[in-house]
Amino acid sequence: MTETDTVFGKIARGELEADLVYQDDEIVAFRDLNPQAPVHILIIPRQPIATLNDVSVADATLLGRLLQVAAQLAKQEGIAEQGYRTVINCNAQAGQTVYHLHVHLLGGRALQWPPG
Ligand code: DGP
Repeated sequence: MTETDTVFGKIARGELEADLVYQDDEIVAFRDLNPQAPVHILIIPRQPIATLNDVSVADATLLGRLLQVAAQLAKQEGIAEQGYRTVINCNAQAGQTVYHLHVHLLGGRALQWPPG
């Protein structure tokens, strides 16, 4: 693994097993190993962007696609109508532990607001 490589990079390259629910040329989505809700899916770009701080205008389409895939998966998982939450944790104080940009898709139960 390089300094910028992470377990999510390995999952994106098929080097580490994950419960994949979606993939295309740019994006991979898989179930979280430590689910915080009945539906907890991580949507990642194949490209290893470390945090939301590292995106540029060139990534705008990719960022939009991450959310579009989240919405598509919410429908597929049957939580779109009840409601769900998408979260991007950025850096330590927000609780980011894996430094490969990812969108959490959480649903299937009532979610508290504000988050902890
Ligand atoms: P964050 O705290 O936002 O960086 O979220 C990282 C999430 O990744 C956390 O909910 C647990 C999950 N996770 C960590 N390692 C693995 C792994 O190897 N496989 C899967 N499927 N999920 C992982």
